[in-house]
Amino acid sequence: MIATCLFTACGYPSSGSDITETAGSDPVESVSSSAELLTPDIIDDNYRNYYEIFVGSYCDSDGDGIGDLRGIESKLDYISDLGCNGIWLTPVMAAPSYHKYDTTDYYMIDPAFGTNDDFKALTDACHERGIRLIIDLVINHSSNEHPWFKEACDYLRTLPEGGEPDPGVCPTVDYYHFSREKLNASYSEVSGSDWYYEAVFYYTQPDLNLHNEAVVDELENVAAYWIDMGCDGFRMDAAMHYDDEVSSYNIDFLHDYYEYCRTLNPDFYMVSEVWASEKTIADYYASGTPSFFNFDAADAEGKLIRAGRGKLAAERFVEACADYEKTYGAANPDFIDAPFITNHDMGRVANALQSKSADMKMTAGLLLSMSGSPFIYYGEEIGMKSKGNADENKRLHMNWDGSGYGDGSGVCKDPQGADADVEQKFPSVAEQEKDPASILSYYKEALAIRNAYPEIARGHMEIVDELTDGHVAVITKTWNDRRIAIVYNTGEESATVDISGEGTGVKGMKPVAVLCAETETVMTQPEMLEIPPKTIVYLK
Ligand SMILES: [Ca+2]
Ligand SMILES: [Ca+2]
Repeated sequence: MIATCLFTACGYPSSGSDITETAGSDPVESVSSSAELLTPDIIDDNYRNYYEIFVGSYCDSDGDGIGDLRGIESKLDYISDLGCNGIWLTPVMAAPSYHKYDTTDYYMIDPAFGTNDDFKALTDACHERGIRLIIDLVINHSSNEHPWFKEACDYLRTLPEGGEPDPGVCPTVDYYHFSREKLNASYSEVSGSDWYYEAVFYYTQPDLNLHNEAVVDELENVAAYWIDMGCDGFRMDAAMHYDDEVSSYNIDFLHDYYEYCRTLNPDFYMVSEVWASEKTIADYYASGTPSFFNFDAADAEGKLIRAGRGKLAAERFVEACADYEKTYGAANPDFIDAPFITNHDMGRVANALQSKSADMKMTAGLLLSMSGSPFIYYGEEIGMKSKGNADENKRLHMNWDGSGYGDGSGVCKDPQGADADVEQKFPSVAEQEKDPASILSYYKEALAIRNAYPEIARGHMEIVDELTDGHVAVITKTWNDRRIAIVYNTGEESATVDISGEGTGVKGMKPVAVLCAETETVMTQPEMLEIPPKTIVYLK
């Protein structure tokens, strides 16, 4: 058993509701249980448990081996049962690449993924289940096959030598950054002309000129279209590259674009990718947009994985969390942190942690105890592996039932270019669902706890200094009239935590939920917790 919630009294009758009454009788309680015993208390706001889906690798509905929107719709019950109530789809708009971060049509679902009607059906099905759906919006650049770009290049090729382009004749020539000079290494040549264009990521992804009001108007129309289709938010791709020189421009752009979206849907959500330090992200929170991905906590050397493997003490981890609240909150009091372990651009957590399941669970437990809206990358919940640095290997097919592509079970092909020999250590969803000790079961329990206690996501955090030392840390979170304490033991040894001190602020609180990476139970005596290694205890 992996232990969550509800404690069963051993050796004396108890409702399990009041440890302090038994003081003096030397009782010992073992805290354990299961996720089903927790009562969800879902608040319908923009604090969500998000699930990132790399669309082409997730679930295939029509047997062509490519994940699609109908496939995702068929997995909504799985996502909901997992405990997520938000989904981020990587780009779904028509694009030549497999990853779709290079659209040729901002208004059309890529035919490999389905139709615009499929998208509408998906948003409706999400909303029926209380799930909000956000989509990747890639506006730093389009495809070099986008009609805007092709038209502009065709026009430039018609210019006489030395002739200046006239946006009055060809407006799209101002939609990108064209230059006669190769201004820097990110400029590529317009074939058949003496012109160059800016393409920061790749030559197939020309950077749009977001300083051009006409482009901004186009992009507002794009937002209006998808909001009308039921989209609940945007994940803003590459937001720090809108203008690579002037970050204040990007911040202003995000502000204005978000406010525009909110005129169409007051609950509209936005989370932006600014792959940068905590300080830079704090600068971007001045945009007033609700969320930025927390890159400080993410990736192999980020605080989550380092704490999960014991390389960063729990004490340091909770200090970092308190710092996020302080730093980001100073820039935007309404911020919603967006922590995550990895995403589609990173090696998977299983690789960083050598597939040690206890460390992987610990890392997940830390993530799902953090404030804000955590993002789970599909496959993390079953401990999937990636391989090396090739992006395709970070986006391998979701392992639904251990079968391969083509037997009608929804399993996708891997992206073209992925290695064929990546063996998964941990079994499929179907297998892990049967195993209460699986990584998947751990995720479900951690999310069930989070859904039962909304103050975990929303509460103001304080560290209980006198109980926090090394691998043991105790914090409280307070939201409205609700308060919860979280006790971490990220170490390899059991720890005893004495909560009887008046000054701790947690005296009298009792365990309501436990997440153990390995050991089954937490033993408690009155105001004295015996916490196994790699364990999180929640107290009320
Ligand atoms: Ca398909
Ligand atoms: Ca740019």
